[in-house]
Amino acid sequence: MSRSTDPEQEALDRRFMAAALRLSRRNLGRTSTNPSVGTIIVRDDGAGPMIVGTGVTAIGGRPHAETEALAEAGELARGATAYVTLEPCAHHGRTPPCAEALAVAGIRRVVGAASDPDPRVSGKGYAILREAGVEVTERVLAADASDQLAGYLMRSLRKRPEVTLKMALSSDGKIGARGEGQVPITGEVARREVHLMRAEADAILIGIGTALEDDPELTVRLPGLENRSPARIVLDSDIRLPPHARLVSGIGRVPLYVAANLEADVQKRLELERRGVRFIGTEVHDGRIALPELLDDLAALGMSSIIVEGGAAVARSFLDEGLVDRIMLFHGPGEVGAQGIDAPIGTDRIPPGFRKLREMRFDQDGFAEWVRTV
Ligand code: AOF
Ligand code: ZN
Repeated sequence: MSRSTDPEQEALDRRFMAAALRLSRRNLGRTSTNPSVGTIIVRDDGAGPMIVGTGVTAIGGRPHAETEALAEAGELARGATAYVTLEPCAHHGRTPPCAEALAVAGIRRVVGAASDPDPRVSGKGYAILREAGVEVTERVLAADASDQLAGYLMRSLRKRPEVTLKMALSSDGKIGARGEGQVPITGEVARREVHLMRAEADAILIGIGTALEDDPELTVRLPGLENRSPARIVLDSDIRLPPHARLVSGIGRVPLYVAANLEADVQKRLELERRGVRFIGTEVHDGRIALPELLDDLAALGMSSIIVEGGAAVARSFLDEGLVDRIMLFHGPGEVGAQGIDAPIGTDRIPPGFRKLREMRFDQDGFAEWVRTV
């Protein structure tokens, strides 16, 4: 029986690939425009498999995961198997291609998950390995890898970031109450999960309504992850953001982008710019920012994944234009009441073309996630 049809080997391959995927999560949101890749090098000298090297794409995108794992393995890489969550690169960057480095180090077998759409790499990474006599097994846990690399894949293939719509709904289907600032809907465990999601994204986006109403910070406030806050983006066509907003005072630590009609209020824009706000000029039609063009601009700034966090009007615009790729809904047990703002979406009101990926609980709150299938 050949290795690739050996069920024991297949189970082992899935186990180590799952470990490589967990490892690569460590730098999600910190390697843009590069994807965060994981590599695990495993050898078996007869006493069972042993991990001899691990690597994850470094902050900023270089060195690549394979470089780090090979450095750790040293001579032990000879004859070993490398598990890589993305096809190893085939192009010369600051270092030789990873595919070449794996072969030169004497890796005997490479197990890959996702293929790389980058035209410099696509198919060529695996080809280099095979030509060098390395056995290659592709597409192990490919769906999981593609899900984790969704932002990178979206930016490479569609030249825009992956858009996640995140909302918290009360039991009566509200997302907040007008004129009451931030209304607690979910509990502490769900809050922590949201902060972890933020840490893995490149940016969080809200509308000016939410910025004025809630005066949020939109940062990651989890012990040990305080420096993992992604950029913040406010849709504010008329430049209504007050200079004393908490979003502005946090600029020293985390960038703030305002998407606006640059001529709407030049004085105000200059004042905000003096405080470090970065403006993105956008087309405005009927008072609404042209979202596809904005997403192009965000991709050009290097962003691969953004989370849309509010409010209802912004969520509806992204949904109406078919620009939502992933939906994450939290459900709190309490009611907001008649003065509440209706959610534009609900568990029983998911637009067509989405598939439920997972469902779970965070303490007293429910959670479900859907991804676009087309
Ligand atoms: C790998 N291992 O860990 C990552 C890869 O700008 P460069 O030279 O760093 O190349 C960026 C490309 O490298 C990126 O588009 C993707 O194709 C690949 N990313 N490849 O072998 C890694 N992060
Ligand atoms: Zn590489």
